Amino acid sequence: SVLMQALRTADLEHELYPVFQPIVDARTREVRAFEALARWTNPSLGPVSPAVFVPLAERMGVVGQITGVMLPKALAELRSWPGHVRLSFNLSVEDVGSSDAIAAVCRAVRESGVDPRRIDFEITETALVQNWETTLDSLHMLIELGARIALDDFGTGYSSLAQLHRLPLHKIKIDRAFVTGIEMNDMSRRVVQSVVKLASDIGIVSVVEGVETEAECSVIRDIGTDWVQGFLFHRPLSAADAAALVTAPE
Ligand code: G
Ligand code: G
Ligand code: MN
Ligand code: NA
Repeated sequence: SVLMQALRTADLEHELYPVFQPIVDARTREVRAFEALARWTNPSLGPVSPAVFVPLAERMGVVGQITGVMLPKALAELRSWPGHVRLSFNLSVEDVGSSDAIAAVCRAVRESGVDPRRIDFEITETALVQNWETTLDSLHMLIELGARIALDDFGTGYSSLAQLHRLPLHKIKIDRAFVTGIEMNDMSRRVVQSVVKLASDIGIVSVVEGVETEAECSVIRDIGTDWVQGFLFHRPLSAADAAALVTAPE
């Protein structure tokens, strides 16, 4: 396809860059972390959504190139933020399914000179379902480095609450499917409440994604969710705007 051809020949170092969506404390709304989100602007195609090109890159077996460009750029921004602000970085199924890819990730972190303890690597349930053994090995390599692991899109895949304690997780990101209209949906509220409680019981930080309204936010906050992310608080920001948000004016 045209898109595959464009991706294959793209100058990713110049065309691909991260934007940063704040993740904030559910109570105080202080910025705790930024999630790096890939943006690709191709000279002939214009902007292409990561929802399109990440899965395509996975099928083409070139997602490692995307990670290879995105991670150093995101780490360079992390260096400019105050020490308590974390970076959340998405790894694809392909990244965690390959020990070479994870070795490259660890190398990029070491070469950047940033404190690995400031990084959360986001992985999806799909990675665990597709390749449990290798993915677990990868998670342990990242933890050995000092980084932490967040389970992304929780609730959309197959992992059950019962499996959670078997994984070396520090955070769980509850998918926005449960959040939309939660104030009018008793079932969604109960599901989120039980996940947040379980996370708290086993010492995992809970994050709710996709919060768009004050009504959703107040339900989620009252449930006891630790961190929240969504258009209500901030859209994804340019690197410069992200840095400005967490850096006090002179
Ligand atoms: O930013 P947006 O909501 O359009 O992202 C769409 C999807 O692409 C999300 O599922 C997100 O996790 C994924 N994504 C965004 N940036 C990256 C990235 O750098 N690497 C990987 N593997 N996935 C990403
Ligand atoms: O799969 P992942 O959780 O990594 O996807 C993150 C994506 O979710 C980003 O592309 C981001 O733009 C999108 N996103 C973040 N906040 C909101 C929100 O409040 N509403 C919607 N619809 N999407 C959001
Ligand atoms: Mn994510
Ligand atoms: Na998610």
